[in-house]
Amino acid sequence: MYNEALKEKIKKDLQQSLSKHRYTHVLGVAAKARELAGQYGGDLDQAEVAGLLHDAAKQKTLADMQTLARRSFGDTLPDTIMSIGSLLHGYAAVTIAKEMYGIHDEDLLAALAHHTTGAEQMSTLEKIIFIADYIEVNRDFDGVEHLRSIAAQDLDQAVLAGYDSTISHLLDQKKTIYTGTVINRNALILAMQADRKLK
Ligand code: DGI
Ligand code: FE
Ligand code: FE
Repeated sequence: MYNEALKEKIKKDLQQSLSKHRYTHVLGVAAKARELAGQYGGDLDQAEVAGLLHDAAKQKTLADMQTLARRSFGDTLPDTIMSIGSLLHGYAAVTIAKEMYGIHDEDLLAALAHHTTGAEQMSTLEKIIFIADYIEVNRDFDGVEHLRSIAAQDLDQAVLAGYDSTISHLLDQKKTIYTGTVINRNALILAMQADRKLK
C-alpha cells in the first residue's frame, strides 16, 4: 500500500509546497517515525508516510487550512483549533492525504490530525508521529537530548515529556495553552497510572 512510488511522489510534491527548512524537518520526522515503528511495533512504511505528510499543510494560509479541514471534519472542530494555524495544520493535512494520495487509513489520518495537540486515546502510530516531530535529527532545543533518551526507553513516557515540553514552552512565551492539550495530557497520566507506569 505505502510503496516507494507513493513516497517519491509525496516527497516531490512537498519539495514544491514547503520551504527547504520545513522539507528537511519532514524528512527527519519520516526517518525517526520509521525507526520508532521498528522499535515499538508497526508498519514501517505507514509510519514513514505519516511522517512525510504530517506538516503538508503547514505553510498554507489559515483560510486554505480552514477550507481543507472543513472537507474532512465539517464543523466538528473546536473554534480554537479552526482559528489557529499552528493547531489546525494537522487536520488540514488529513484532506491532502485523502484527496492527493487516496489515503483512507484511519490510523494514519488520525496521526496527522493529532500530531500537534495529541488526543485522549492515541494509537502507537499517533504516539510515534507526535514524538518523532519533537526528536527528529534536525531538532535542536534545550532538552531534546533528554527527550530522545526517554523515547528510546518508553513511548508513553516520551509522549508525556512531549506534552510537558510544549506546555512549558507556551508558559515561558506567555502564549495561550489549548485546553485540549491539557485534557489529553491528563488522560495519558491516568492511563499510565492504571498501567502502573506512574504513581
Ligand atoms: O508543526 P511543527 O512546528 O513541526 O510542530 P507542531 O505541529 O507540534 O507545533 C506547531 C506549533 O504549535 C508550535 O509552535 C507549538 C504550538 N502549539 C502546540 N500546542 C499548543 C500550541 N500552541 C498553542 N497556542 N496552544 C497549544 O496547546
Ligand atoms: Fe506540525
Ligand atoms: Fe512537524
